[in-house]
Amino acid sequence: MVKTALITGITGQDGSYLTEFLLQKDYEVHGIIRRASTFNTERLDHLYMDPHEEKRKLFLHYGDLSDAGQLTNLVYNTQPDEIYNLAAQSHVRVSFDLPEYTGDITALGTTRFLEAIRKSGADTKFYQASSSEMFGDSPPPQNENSSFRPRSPYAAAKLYSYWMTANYREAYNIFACNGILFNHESPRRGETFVTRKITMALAKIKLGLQDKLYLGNLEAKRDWGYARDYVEAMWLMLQQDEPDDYVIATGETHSVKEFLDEAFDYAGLDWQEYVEIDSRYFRPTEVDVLIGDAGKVRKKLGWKPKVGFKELVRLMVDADLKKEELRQHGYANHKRDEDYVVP
Ligand code: NAP
Ligand code: G4F
Repeated sequence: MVKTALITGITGQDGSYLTEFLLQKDYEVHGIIRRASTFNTERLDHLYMDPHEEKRKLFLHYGDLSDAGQLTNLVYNTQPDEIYNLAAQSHVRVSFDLPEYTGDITALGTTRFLEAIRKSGADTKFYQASSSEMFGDSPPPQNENSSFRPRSPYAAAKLYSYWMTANYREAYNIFACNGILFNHESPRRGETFVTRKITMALAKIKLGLQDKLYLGNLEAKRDWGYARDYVEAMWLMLQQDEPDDYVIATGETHSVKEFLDEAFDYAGLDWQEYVEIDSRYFRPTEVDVLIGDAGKVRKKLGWKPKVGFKELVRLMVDADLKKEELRQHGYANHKRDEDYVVP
């Protein structure tokens, strides 16, 4: 039997890797995309299938986490075996500027989805993209038993979604799981998250196209893994007999400064000559240290990360350097990052 998956946030970093992963497993994949005045499917371009293709396995539908009626229609019409709720206003700094919108999409959006499942009566498994940000200033290392002490509107919204997912599991017997994922990055990472901001700027600096990089707090420490590894953990959670919540992490932490060291050293440059601090990138409240203890997922699902910190930094630097070089040679619309990086 061919399985069907419905993915929100399919145009994002994780959505694109998860789509690849599921298509390789022969799933029929349905994704929800927002209508935009410009194309927002760049990360999926290499997977796109013409609607006239007979053996099409990837289907995109318009929808939005603010539109409960359409979510219910899509769950009802696609009758998915698995739903992955990856959509969110996912930027922590932006959530301080847009706290209400972040609550509407990142928190209430999840309830709209859970209600769509309940009302449509679909027999489906549900994955919620929960976040290590929910731990806030809870002492590291953080695991499934650590206390949640959110320090941003984003983290508070994710925590609401976490508890709603747990509640629908208990109240309505829905197979619903929270993946509490620590930071994960890749050449497809959004361009305003710190790792990608660094590797993109580094590529331009290396090619003589930029001479300054403005950043905020360099002391913050994160447990950075590779996004391609992490989408496998999402899938594994939904293949179990019982729903549960899992921390997904590498167990290592590094500061933003260490990321700079690793990236610039690799490119043969000294970051101190280029980086300046701009207070606009500081947050009103910061999460200082995240270190995940992923013992539970390792023991119960046999998952562990394949790509470590150094390799992650290098593959991101390589990809952005190659992209920037191609751009310089006029390949401005050359979008498939598989052509830039092969891990
Ligand atoms: P991302 O690249 O920012 O992607 C977010 C996705 O959500 C995009 O496809 C975006 O669509 C979609 N979206 C935003 N608002 C929406 C709305 N109102 N209705 C429908 N779709 C909407 O995020 P990511 O890094 O892939 O992360 C995936 C999920 O995991 C997010 O929920 C994030 O909060 C969570 N998470 C991420 C990490 C991490 O380190 N990456 C760690 C823990 C948890 P557009 O393309 O149209 O903007
Ligand atoms: O890359 P960031 O913006 O990621 P952050 O805030 O940790 O959030 C990411 O990971 C979460 C999981 O823990 C996800 F839930 C969330 O959706 C997102 O994917 O910032 C990382 C650190 C922060 O401490 C920030 O203050 O880098 C610091 N930083 C320093 N300068 C900067 C900058 N962050 C950004 N975005 N831009 C800067 O210029």
